[in-house]
Amino acid sequence: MRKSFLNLVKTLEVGSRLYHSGSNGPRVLITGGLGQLGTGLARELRKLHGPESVILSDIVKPEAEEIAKGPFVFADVLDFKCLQEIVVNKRIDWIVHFSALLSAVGENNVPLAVRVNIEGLHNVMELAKQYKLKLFVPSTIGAFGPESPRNPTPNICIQRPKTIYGVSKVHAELLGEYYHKRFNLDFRCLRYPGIILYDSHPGGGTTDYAVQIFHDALTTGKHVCYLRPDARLPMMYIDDCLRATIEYMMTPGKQLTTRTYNVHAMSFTPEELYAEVKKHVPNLEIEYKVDSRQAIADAWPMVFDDSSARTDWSWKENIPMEKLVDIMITNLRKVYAGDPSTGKLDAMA
Ligand code: AKB
Repeated sequence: MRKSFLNLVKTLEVGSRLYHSGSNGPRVLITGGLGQLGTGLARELRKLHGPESVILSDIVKPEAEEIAKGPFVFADVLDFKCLQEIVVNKRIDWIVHFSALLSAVGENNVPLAVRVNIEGLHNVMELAKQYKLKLFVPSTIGAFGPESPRNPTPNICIQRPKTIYGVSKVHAELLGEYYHKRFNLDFRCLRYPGIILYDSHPGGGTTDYAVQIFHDALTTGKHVCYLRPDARLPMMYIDDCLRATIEYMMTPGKQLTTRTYNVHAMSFTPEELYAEVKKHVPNLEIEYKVDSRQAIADAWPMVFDDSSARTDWSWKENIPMEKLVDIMITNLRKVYAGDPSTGKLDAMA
């Protein structure tokens, strides 16, 4: 039977220890914490375990209001000692390793992507092993390639990604699973689809047109799309992504049949998204100027088969496409009208 999210959060297993929600919850370090996902995950975990339970870290200077919400520290994932000091001094139990260059920016700076996505991963994995931490590393639809089945893409199939981002993510999946088997590291990995959210700007991904179109709809009234109208990709609203991450992290290890899971919510093309956004903004125009990101999308899954996640830890999305579009438009209207309840947009990544 599917446990409710609230019941699930009451008791959670971290390694061999049991934590109860409230101030005794796990102490979590989030790397790359000021990117698209970190602040949202910190907010949700802090609701469960208190403001002090999550330490956001980044090399970027945070806004004053971010500091007001809970602890923030400088952490460069390339500096093992710096990470080690935080883990020891702050008594960290979990690391959520969000620090990474995404697909499109990775192609523009391969040496940096190798350092951040691969060397940075080695540092957190070694630390997690040494200090017996639970480690979450996100993977992605980008971990697949043209040889993989695309509709649907199963949890286990051939993976020959053609971007440095994809290569680094397959490396993370395999190394994490190896450390789990060899050293009993509690490694957990979800393959995210394109994530859509309104309180931060796109961060250099191939799926980011599906965020940008909302901003354009409410500002210039015209979206220039770098993908073809029929480029179908899996997508997910941020709330489902954060809930999937927390539910998965809290699932007792003995329920898991693997350590890397596909998670799916919806799948659409630019043409379909445009039609849905137009229902809210009838004058929106779209022009297609296809660039190198189309080749990346061409090799990625169109639909994810996430039956393993559904079976093993009862994953189920809550937000379908129509609802996602409604949420995005409603909230971005408030953001552009300067409504303080919606918060500020994060700076362009
Ligand atoms: C990207 O487009 O690079 C990311 C992803 C799907 O991992 N959003």
